[in-house]
Amino acid sequence: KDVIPPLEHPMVEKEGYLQKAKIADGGKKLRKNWSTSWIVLSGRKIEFYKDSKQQALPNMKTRHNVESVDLCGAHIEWAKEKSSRKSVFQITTVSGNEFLLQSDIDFLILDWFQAIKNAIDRLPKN
Ligand code: I3P
Repeated sequence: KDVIPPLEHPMVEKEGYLQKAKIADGGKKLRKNWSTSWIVLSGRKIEFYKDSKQQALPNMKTRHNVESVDLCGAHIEWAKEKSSRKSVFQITTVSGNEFLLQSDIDFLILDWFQAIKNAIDRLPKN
């Protein structure tokens, strides 16, 4: 039998901690501010949480701390020149939001890059 996930809980493909810096919002440059983020990849979006416990909270009051990123039409690329840190890649959304993601653990950041790239490639471009 097929297992159909409830609409509000789409199938999670990957989750874990990475370093995150949002560097543009709607095309407007932001001051770079790295912080640890709990990252959840599912279907057509990525969600950034403060930590893993926050993800489980159904309370709508906690929702303002969650940033949801639409991967439809998004771009992903390694961004060596955007940081002094090692292994940094950038996600750019259609809406002009730019995020840098980073980890010092090579296999971990490679896995994330591939998982997000696969998700983007599966989606329609608009
Ligand atoms: C930034 C901070 C960032 C650094 C950034 C600095 O300074 O040190 O960690 O990015 O470099 O400007 P501040 O906290 O004063 O804003 P990286 O760690 O990614 O190198 P940048 O300006 O070259 O991006």
